[in-house]
Amino acid sequence: MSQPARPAGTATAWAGINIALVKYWGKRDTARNLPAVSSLSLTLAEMGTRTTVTFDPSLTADVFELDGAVRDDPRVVALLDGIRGLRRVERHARVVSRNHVPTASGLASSASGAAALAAAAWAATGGDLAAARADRAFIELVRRGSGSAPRSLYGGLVELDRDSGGVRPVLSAGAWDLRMVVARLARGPKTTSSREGMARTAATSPFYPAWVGSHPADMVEAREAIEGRDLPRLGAVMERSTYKMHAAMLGADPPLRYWNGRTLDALDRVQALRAAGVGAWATMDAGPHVKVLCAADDAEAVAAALAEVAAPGDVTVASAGPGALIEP
Ligand code: 2P0
Repeated sequence: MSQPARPAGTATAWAGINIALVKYWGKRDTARNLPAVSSLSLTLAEMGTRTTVTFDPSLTADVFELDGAVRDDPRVVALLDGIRGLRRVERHARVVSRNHVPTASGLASSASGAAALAAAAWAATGGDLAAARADRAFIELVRRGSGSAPRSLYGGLVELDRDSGGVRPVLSAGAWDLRMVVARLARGPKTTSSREGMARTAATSPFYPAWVGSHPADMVEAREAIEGRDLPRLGAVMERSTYKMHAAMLGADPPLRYWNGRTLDALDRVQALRAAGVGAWATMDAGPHVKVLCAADDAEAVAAALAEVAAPGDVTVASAGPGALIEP
């Protein structure tokens, strides 16, 4: 439950981006943004969003600044409205947000953005973030902001449950020394938003029911692989999940193809690494970039292979990171 509101103030939060190993694609309730499938992700340490929220009585409207530019973003206002409702605060807010991604990655994230905004706004009202994580209404708000955002509230491996829409930590960042090597393979914004892409896939792809129907078995297998710290098994189920998701997208009408030629070149490199005995497995989201899961010891070899495909400086080695936190 929400705590009684204390005087409004200011707070700064950090949230890392998260990459899904077992993917979320499709919704069972668009109003509440409930997913059609569960998902399992890894929160990263080196890439994320830092956001300061200040509830200011002199403001007559919310002001949102992202990476130095003032923006109109209805999702930001909706999230702030939700926090104001839960915390019984009426003031408008000044929001200053910065995406911290190494120049290499260029992967701005709606997930870390929504998680950092919600955490900072909650804390700026005097709320405790640990209490927020246990508050279903708070999780609901974050999920409406971005379906994958609740996963960034926790560190390491995290599961978002289809049925409850809730989120739970599976394995802390320090418990398994994994790496995600991120290859940025294009510039500029994606062509079709995830929201639109999911709706189109669900409405038109003949493969969508198979995607949803075969998904629970992947979750079970991923959980078992994590429990046994079995990286080849986790990598295999991760690849299967991403290929099935992209197959469902490709079957949409009109088709949704997020990959480019370099995506395939990077996938070839990952296959060659495995043939050479390096444990490396690929995943892709709603874009052409390739992210490769591997053990810490193999990260250098993986990064070198991806550097043959990506532009100089466009490969980043990321490690598992903490969940959203409030900075002093
Ligand atoms: C994921 N993606 O599990 C999947 C895989 C992209 C591909 O969640 O509409 O910003 O806000 O719920 O979470 C990206 O979409 O979409 C996403 P909404 P979201 O990471």
